[in-house]
Amino acid sequence: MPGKHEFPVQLVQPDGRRVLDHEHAPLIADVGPEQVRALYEDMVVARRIDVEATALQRQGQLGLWAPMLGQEAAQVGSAHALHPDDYVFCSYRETAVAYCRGVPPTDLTRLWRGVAHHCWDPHAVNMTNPNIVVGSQGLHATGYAFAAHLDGAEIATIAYFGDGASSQGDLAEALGFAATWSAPVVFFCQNNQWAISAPVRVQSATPIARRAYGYGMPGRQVDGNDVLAVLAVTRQAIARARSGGGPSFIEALTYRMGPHTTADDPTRYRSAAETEQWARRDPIDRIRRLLEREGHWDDAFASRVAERSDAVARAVRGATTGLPDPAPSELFDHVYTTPHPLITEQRRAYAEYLAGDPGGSSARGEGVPR
Ligand SMILES: Cc1ncc(C[n+]2csc(CCOP(=O)(O)OP(=O)(O)O)c2C)c(N)n1
Ligand SMILES: [Mg+2]
Repeated sequence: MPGKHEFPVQLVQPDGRRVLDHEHAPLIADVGPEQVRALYEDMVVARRIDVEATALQRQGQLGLWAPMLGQEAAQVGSAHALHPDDYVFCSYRETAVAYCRGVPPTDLTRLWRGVAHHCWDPHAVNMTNPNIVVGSQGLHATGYAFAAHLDGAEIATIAYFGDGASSQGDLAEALGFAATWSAPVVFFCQNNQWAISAPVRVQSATPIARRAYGYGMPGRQVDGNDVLAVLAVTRQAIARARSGGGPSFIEALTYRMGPHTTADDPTRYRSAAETEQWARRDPIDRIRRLLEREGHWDDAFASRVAERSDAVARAVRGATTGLPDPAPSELFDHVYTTPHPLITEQRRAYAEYLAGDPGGSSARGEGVPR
């Protein structure tokens, strides 16, 4: 029950010192210096992609972008706990998770440029595309997990959502169903303290993870800016799900350092002091300090990571600006899987309109079913 887990799990302090935690440290006993470096590298590259995409939006190359700056440890740590056959159901902010799943970085911006309905092939990486309908992915993850269980597949699913989403009815339904049917799903809440301009205190009067016990599953708070702690608790939850132990809930305490999306101005609703306080808990600096303290940091490694980040960012920029605009008629292509008379007629009418027949039958509304 909750009492035992009142404090967020932490394995590395902001100054890079390890925390003595005999319950959770063994979960990452196999993670040696090379793996810590790999986690560091993934966080740095993911941040570089995110910063590049934000710049691309500011330069008019993307319609919108939802930055994940500050949430690298929550995303990279949890993604590294997943098996390739687990399935990820995400929101719109999981750029680092997508990167770790193997989504080509050059696929990450397509939807946000407004030239396609998707970014990547979900089945190639077992991860859904960005989902804007807040909280709905909890239901998708639960349904998929339960179906996999019925099929006898020993996999887990993970639903990534935010503190604001935890107030959605969809999440309540998903948690209740998952718990009573023992679905192999991990509910991963990135509590980044804000839901656009609404602070987390208006979402929950109790730590969000504690709500899990009311549904009948374990809930655990973790320092979401500590990549090793996130890896440990997510491994535990995934192992539990995959071995038939049922669902778990993780609340990763982190902070959205940037705006909600590029259409938002956070200075309107939160203080610079708050943001600065979280900057001191930066997830990437923390692992750099750990590597330095333990003698695994060197300049050659730092330059290699920086060069790789710049190369990936250049590739993202090149791919984004090179994306062709689709033909307007493609709008009608994937509405139904089979031809549909209404869509066929709308396509014809739109083509006529584009062909410059303003006084034609389409302008008069003839032939367009209503
Ligand atoms: C069902 C639904 N309601 C409202 C919105 C508008 N909306 C988009 S993001 C958002 C806030 C979500 O906050 P949170 O769950 O904390 O995730 P974060 O954006 O902080 O990652 C809202 C209200 C939406 N997209 N879908
Ligand atoms: Mg939030």
